Amino acid sequence: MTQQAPSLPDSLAVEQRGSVAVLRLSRPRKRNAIDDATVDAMGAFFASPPPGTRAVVVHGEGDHFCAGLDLNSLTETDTTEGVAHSQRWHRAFERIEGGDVPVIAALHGAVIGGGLELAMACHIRVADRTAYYALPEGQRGIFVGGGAAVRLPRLIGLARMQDMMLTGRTYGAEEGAAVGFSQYLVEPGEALAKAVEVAERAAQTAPLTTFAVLHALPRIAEADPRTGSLMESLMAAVASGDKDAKAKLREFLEGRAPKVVRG
Ligand code: 1HE
Repeated sequence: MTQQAPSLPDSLAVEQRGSVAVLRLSRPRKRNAIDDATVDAMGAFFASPPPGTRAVVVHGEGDHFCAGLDLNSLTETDTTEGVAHSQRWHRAFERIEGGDVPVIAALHGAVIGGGLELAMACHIRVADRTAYYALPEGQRGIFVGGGAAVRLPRLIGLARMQDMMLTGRTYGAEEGAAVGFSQYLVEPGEALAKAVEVAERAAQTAPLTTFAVLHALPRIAEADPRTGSLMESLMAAVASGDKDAKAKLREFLEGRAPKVVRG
């Protein structure tokens, strides 16, 4: 069932599929370019996903995932407003990356500029073979403002990002998967279905493990190793002490849980 929730602008639509909410960028005439109303509404959506939601998929309507920032937003802004504009994107995307549910991006066609920044704020990216990645900010005389400077070097490395911004280099889906833009690569038209499948699996993760993976793991990864190791031990003890963990361990030991199979 597709709902146009009252708080969503026309550029967004949400469909609930059991415990997975599917959020669609729905402005295909403008290649899903993101304006202020859209970025604010995304922030509000992820601050409070629909009740019962255990994972979210983000995808784009039409031939492209997202053409990035609606370039009309920056034509009249001065420097002070430019800072506020970037902060607005940071706030919204922090609610994706730092929220309580796993978010999976389903990518196809153009995944560029702010669209790539949106994809990077998600935890898992599934791309079909039509996807391509670019940072046209360099060519437009601006700079990234939606988190790419922090997130992209971690994903693909600083040198690749510098090359993209200075030369306009784009990456196709296959090369993109190889260097870290996406974790899954599927045939054209299959990204949404695969992303929903991935989301359904993630939605079954025990709540404390989900908390550990979404909130503790990123901090541990950025901590100095000794602090990180301590945090890992504490988080491990908290998670394994939970009744969900005990039940899942017993399920396996009693032969009732699936074995690990080769991917
Ligand atoms: C837009 C935008 C947009 C399309 N803002 N209106 N992003 C960019 O620099 C990418 C700009 N877009 C493109 O390069 C192309 O549009 C695409 C490769 C994505 C798609 O090409 P195509 O041939 O399918 O579509 P089109 O004919 O270029 O665009 C269709 C319409 O969408 C057209 O408007 P129309 O009224 O003439 O029909 C385009 O003007 C409009 N459109 N993209 C506004 N981005 C937090 S800071 C982030 C900084 C950035 O993201 S910078 C990168 C911005």
